[in-house]
Amino acid sequence: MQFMDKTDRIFVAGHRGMVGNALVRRLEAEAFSNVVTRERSQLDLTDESAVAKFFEKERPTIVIVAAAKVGGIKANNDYPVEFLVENLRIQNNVIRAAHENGVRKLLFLGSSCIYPKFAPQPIPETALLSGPLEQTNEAYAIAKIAGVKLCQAFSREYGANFISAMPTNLYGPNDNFDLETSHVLAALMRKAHEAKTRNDQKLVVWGTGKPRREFLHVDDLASACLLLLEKYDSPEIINVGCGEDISIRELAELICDVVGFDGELAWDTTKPEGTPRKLLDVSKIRALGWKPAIPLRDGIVRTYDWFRANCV
Ligand code: GFB
Repeated sequence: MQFMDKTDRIFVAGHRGMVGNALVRRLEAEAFSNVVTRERSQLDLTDESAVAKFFEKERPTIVIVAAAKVGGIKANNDYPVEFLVENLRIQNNVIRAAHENGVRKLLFLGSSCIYPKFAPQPIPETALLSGPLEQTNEAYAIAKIAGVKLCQAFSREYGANFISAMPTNLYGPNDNFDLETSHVLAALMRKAHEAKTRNDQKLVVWGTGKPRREFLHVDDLASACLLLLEKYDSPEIINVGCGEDISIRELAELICDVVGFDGELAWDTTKPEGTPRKLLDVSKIRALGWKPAIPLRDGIVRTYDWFRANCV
């Protein structure tokens, strides 16, 4: 028997963001007919009483917490107060209101940056809270860890079916392409596109190119989320990744190749580099029968098409 019914009222918090948007597209593609969303102007998720009223009135049966203040390494490093306070507020309000209004299942989305800076690679779920965090995103990581712990507390104290997934670095349509606040893949795509358009000789990449990251297309994350809502009922966190990482240098070369920029790469070593490596151990979700469908190069090609259609 299916856990979710096509008529379930599914609230996707944060549907304007890259992840929420992909989730809504996927739910609609799978004929879920009762997806509930709210614009920020209609519902401020940091406002506790507004969130409580919304839940009392709309009574969702399933909730996906894809709303969060997110950003790349520089934004995380520059604005720890905002990353900590906004994320704590949003998740506290939504998770508590979900419990108080009898939500049947909630999926909280964390991040691979919750793990210690020098966690074993690939990173198993058991590495959580086993060592110090990476400084550049400590505030965001602490907020996300608090969200995980809140879901686990509701599960232990009240028997709530509130689960938490930890996605690796994500990319895809509706990503943030702002050079100051974006993650690396979107930033390098914009830089390569602009360098090509201006006929530049050089493209500046932050750091040394040595750190390694794992990249998952957001549509693959959406398919993983649906599977977890159907099949995964444990309060223990579960990683979502593709199982392969690449160096920032290799990523820059791949993006330049897709975009068609054939100038040189230059390295700005005054910029932060973050954790040296972040590759998730994905054996747990693989054992549930899920695997990603979009290879990195194809995903970058698709994202570049989206970027050209929407951002230039
Ligand atoms: O994606 P990113 O901003 O964040 O950076 P993290 C990844 C790596 O790419 C770092 C390098 O080593 C950066 O120095 N990089 C090179 C660049 N050029 C650029 C550029 O032009 N822009 C950016 N942004 N990076 C984030 C966390 O860490 O990961 C968040 O800060 C979140 O909290 C996210 O968890 C998934 O992978 O280092």
